[in-house]
Amino acid sequence: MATFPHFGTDAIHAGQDCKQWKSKAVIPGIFLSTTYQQDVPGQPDLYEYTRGGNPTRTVLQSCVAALENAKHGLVAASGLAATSMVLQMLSAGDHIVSVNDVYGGTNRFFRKVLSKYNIECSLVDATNAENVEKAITDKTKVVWVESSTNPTLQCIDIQAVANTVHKHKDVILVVDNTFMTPYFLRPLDLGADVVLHSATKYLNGHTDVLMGVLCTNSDSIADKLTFYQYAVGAVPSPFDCYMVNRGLKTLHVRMRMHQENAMAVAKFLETSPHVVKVLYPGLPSHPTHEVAKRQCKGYSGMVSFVLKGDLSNVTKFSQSTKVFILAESLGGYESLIDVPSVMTHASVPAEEREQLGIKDTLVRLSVGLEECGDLVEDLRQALEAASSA
Ligand code: P1T
Repeated sequence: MATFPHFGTDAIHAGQDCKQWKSKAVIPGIFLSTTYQQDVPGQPDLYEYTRGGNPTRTVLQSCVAALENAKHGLVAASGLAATSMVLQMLSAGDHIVSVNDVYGGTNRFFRKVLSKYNIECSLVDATNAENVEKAITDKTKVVWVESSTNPTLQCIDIQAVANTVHKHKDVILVVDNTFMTPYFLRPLDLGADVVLHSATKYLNGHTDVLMGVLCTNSDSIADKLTFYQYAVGAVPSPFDCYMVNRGLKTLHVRMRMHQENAMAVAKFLETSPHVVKVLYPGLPSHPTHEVAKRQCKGYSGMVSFVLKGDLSNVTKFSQSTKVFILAESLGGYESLIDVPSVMTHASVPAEEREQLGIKDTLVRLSVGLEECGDLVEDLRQALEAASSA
């Protein structure tokens, strides 16, 4: 029945009174509204404007906080937007200590963006907490590590690094937990101050959303991050929040299977005559296996290895697979191949790559959820093909 005298007004207002949205839908709604009705000017109820807060985003933030055993969870438009949100807490002249084997985009952010604001970064081998201690100066405000590094999969002893960091007043430990996920490791429980994720990866798990996550137990850090989330505005859309919230529902099931498949792939690669070295934290041959075994509930789904030959053999290998897809990123249900030296870590200076062992023949696999036998067979025939390149 027409409510207003004119068509256009009905089209805009009929049936749209926001006080009526009280369904008992089992699945959370996608609230696309960018703004919220106020009863009294300047006194918003729960929400005011979606950059500052949104019901779909709240649902997701509560869920990720629970999974990381955190008091506060915040999301950003990408993993790097989350990185940027954390580092906006710094001021000109501050200093960062970071693990040297860090995602190429994070390395580029430190070197090419923060340096413009006179914020310097020292890259150290953080598998030994003493190296972190030596690099901390009176200007250091953040120590940055990845729980399993990208791409050589070094497991950092979070408790040891946290103890070192917390000897210094006003220095915080940020752990990028993208590769391990909270299913296998909860860095806040081990003393980290902030946990970061590229939720683009395992948390979403379906390779169709870019997003970042930040979790903390500190009220004062959460206040600052909430301010930068609102004031800078690198927030994800409500639709993307809905998607990641949906992805989280199967995180535990996916991670168990990623790990099972990755272990089988790693063990197979160790037996291949075409492989020089396999890097998987779940193998006793990995340099940080003992830390991973003690600290994590599992070893996740990433496997790196060094192929015999040169870049032409790697190229042939990556073009010979039928299941694994040559593409950047990781953590989705589909198996991916990355060649870090020319893809994800191409922006890392060549001499740094050399020191870290990121050779042209280093291959990184994101082992997906396909049937294990098909994955191993795919790698077997591609390695065979690559050996004759
Ligand atoms: O791509 P984005 O959502 O902005 O996330 C950045 C990021 C942060 N931290 C880690 C450990 C990452 O691996 C990434 C993104 N990494 C890739 C795209 C990759 O293929 O390694």
